[in-house]
Amino acid sequence: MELYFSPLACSLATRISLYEAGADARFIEVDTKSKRLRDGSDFYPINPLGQVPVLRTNDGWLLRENTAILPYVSDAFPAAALAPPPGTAERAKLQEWLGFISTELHKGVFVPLLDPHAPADVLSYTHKRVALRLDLLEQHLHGREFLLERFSVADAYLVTVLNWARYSGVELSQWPSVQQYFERIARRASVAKAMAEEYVLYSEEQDRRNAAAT
Ligand SMILES: N[C@@H](CCC(=O)N[C@@H](CS)C(=O)NCC(=O)O)C(=O)O
Repeated sequence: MELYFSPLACSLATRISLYEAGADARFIEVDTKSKRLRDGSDFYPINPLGQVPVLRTNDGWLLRENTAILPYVSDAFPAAALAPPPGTAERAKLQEWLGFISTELHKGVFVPLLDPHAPADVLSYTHKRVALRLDLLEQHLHGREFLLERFSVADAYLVTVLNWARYSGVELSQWPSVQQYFERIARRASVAKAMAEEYVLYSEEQDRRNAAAT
């Protein structure tokens, strides 16, 4: 498989999941500002929206959207048990969490808060939406290790999104169970490895962008 990714973006969730699965994967870096790959080629033919993640499967077709890619990866590597079996109530709960993370947290809260061009009233409106969503997570995660009964692709997505809190003025310490969950999952081997690698790539990307701007 090949994963088109951008450092520390939501595509990190798929990298974590591929590491959990022990998958033989290739990672192709995309600059989501210039919409170019590191070799200079155009990313738009891969995704007309210019967004990561995109997964190229071993059969050669392309899959977009976190909520499709993450279950696909878990089903491709059943031995890793990264999702409950299809057709079960637990699997439906996994989809529920993926939908919540994708729409209520990723797009609903963090995208506007991380947008340097977001108008002030959008930021204050969005900050007001944070509490309801993190309160829900706080209640669910209190006394729990994972979103479901064991680590799943939903945890890979949630730790990826919560990692943006520090850059977006969201103080996770107001939700102690969420903060403890984030710190605990971030120490998990696959997550720590993926994050450490992508922090290096992120810093290199920032250096390249700064050099290009001067
Ligand atoms: N609906 C897509 C959204 C993916 C997305 O928002 N990707 C961001 C990185 S976290 C991106 O590529 N942003 C660049 C852009 O929108 O131009 C999904 O859930 O996979």
